[in-house]
Amino acid sequence: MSIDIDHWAAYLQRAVDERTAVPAITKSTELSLPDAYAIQQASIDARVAAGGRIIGAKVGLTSRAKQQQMGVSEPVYGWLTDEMLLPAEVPVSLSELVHPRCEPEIVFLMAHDLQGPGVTAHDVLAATEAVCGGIEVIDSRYEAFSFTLPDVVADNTSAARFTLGSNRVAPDEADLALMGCLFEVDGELSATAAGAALMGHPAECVAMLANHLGRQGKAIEAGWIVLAGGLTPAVHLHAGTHATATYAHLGRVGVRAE
Ligand code: 0L1
Ligand code: MG
Repeated sequence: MSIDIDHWAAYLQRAVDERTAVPAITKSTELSLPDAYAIQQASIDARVAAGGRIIGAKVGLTSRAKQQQMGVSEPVYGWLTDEMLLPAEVPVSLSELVHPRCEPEIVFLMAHDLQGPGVTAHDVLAATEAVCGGIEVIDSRYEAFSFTLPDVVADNTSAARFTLGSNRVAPDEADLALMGCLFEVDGELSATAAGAALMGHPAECVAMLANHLGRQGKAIEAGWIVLAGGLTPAVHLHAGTHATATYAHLGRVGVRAE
């Protein structure tokens, strides 16, 4: 059965524009993973046509903590645009979003292009300019943040906002698998993790992204920002919530919701 890619891309964009959660696509129709990525691509093409700029990409659902929280057991890939980048100290505006959550991320700042197939974690580190800590604000466009794997892919993997910490380290300056992270919400410890929570090493996640893009004739590009996946379960953002992630070597990064 073929589905109307543009119809479902517009359906999700309407949810973004109206800040209203909608039923998951799979409540209405079967959705294959290739069709889900086609919807994601149509959505991002529309954002770019409307003036948005792709500044990077993300891998999601790469830690067991996130997979268990969402009941989805495979990694997913999505796009980051300039409208999503939250400068330091700028609050997350809840009025612009549906029901946001946030999660700590290890972030790669790319020096060189990287295209699969065959990209390894070693290749990723060689192509990386620096690594920093980040927090991603995810905002599923689906009711109750409830979805199947193809649903969340179509929804650009819930991407909404992200912010980057100011400390940078070269990829050979720290062992990213051992990089510790304390995730705190309103001063209370929410969860802890190390970089190895992301498929054994965060660079493995970026290698998977390069190989995924390579299958479509695309590449991770020099200058891109790449999020490797939430290290811990995501937490809800309510008015006044202040979430911080403190990383070994990378310092602290935070978001405040208003
Ligand atoms: O790690 C992630 O960025 C997961 C995003 C997709 C699933 C979700 O909405 O939590
Ligand atoms: Mg994430």
